[in-house]
Amino acid sequence: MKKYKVAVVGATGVVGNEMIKMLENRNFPVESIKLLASQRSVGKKLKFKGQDIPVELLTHDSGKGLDLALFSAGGGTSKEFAPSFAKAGCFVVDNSSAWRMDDNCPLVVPEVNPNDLSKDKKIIANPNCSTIQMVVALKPLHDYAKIKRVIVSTYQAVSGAGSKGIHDLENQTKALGKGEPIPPLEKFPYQIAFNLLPHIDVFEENGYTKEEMKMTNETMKIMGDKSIKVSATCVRVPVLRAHSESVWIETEKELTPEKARELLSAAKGVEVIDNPAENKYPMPLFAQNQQKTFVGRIRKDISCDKGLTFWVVSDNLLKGAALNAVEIAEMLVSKGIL
Ligand code: 25A
Ligand code: L14
Repeated sequence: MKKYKVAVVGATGVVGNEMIKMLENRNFPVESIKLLASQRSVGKKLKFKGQDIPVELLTHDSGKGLDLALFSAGGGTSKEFAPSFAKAGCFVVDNSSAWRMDDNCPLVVPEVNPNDLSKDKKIIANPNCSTIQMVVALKPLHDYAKIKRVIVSTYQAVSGAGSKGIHDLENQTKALGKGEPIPPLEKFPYQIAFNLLPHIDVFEENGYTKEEMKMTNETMKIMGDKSIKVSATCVRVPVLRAHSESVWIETEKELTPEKARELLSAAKGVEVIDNPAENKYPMPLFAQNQQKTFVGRIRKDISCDKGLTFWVVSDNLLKGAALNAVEIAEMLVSKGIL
């Protein structure tokens, strides 16, 4: 089997770290690996398949001789460096929001739109974490019943905001447990322990946040259907890992809960956990470190004729980021593009 020269950009970050583990865990055919980050991390060592790999500085020459780079170093870094990698002939799978709505860049969830990948599109965008797990569940329902509208509220883990978000929740919780005042805030504008923040990313003119508008715009692009209307409310919750979503849909064709359960049970990447009689439903605590998207609480909406409502949970660092990126790379290989 052919093997590839791979780099992880932002390797020392929370998502970068999971990318390294996913390449290893899924046995991606790696010939050599480069771990790149900012000056701050140069000299650190990270493990890949038992070997210590030194972290190197990201430069405009880093892409030369590489086949594939997985980026997760923030939007600004991706905007600046992804084009020089692509120019050097390297495929880039980018986890930031920098390229997602660019018409020249495919925005891909392998279960939904693998055919958007092509040989001449070197920069591929990995969608927003909340959008990925939602479209994995929406796709089989849309193919059957055509979704007209989606109303979604998210319950997003602090790890989506990187290592500083994790520090905030952990340090605040420890301090409060000891009856001490909370330490200075690192990431969030307010205390997150024992609290909820209805605010992720920046506010836009229409009153929605940028995170909420990503769910609207990215869903249309990934599903290839501009008629699907999405209204989202994105909320940060004091959970370390795995995002949860309360999803409501209105369909054109009748869709019973039984049919939805059947369609979702057969869908790739989905596991249905839906047995109220035994208190069985998806929860973030049990979705962490899992590769599946879990769906439960599937029920007919009592306020609307063709409405259905359900609950979706998935690990935001895996299917929401690192796993989806590695699955895109696997898809490039299986299609003979890479
Ligand atoms: O919404 P976006 O823009 O798409 O962003 C999504 C994610 O990107 C990261 C952040 O994740 C966020 O959740 N990010 C965004 N903007 C950033 C910025 N200005 C940013 N990260 C740093 N600076 P994260 O915190 O997990 O970081 C992800 C990785 O990005 C690397 N990186 C950043 N700028 C880079 C770069 N790599 C190459 N070139 C650049 N110009 C970053 O590597 C990290 O691996 P690093 O070497 O900068 O950080 C290594 C360690 O340092 C800690 N740290 C982070 N910020 C600070 C810090 N330490 C001190 N002061 C800081 N300000 C981290 O804990 C990390 O472990
Ligand atoms: O567009 O939880 O990938 O703060 C980056 C920030 C996802 C959410 C993106 C967060 C977002 C994340």
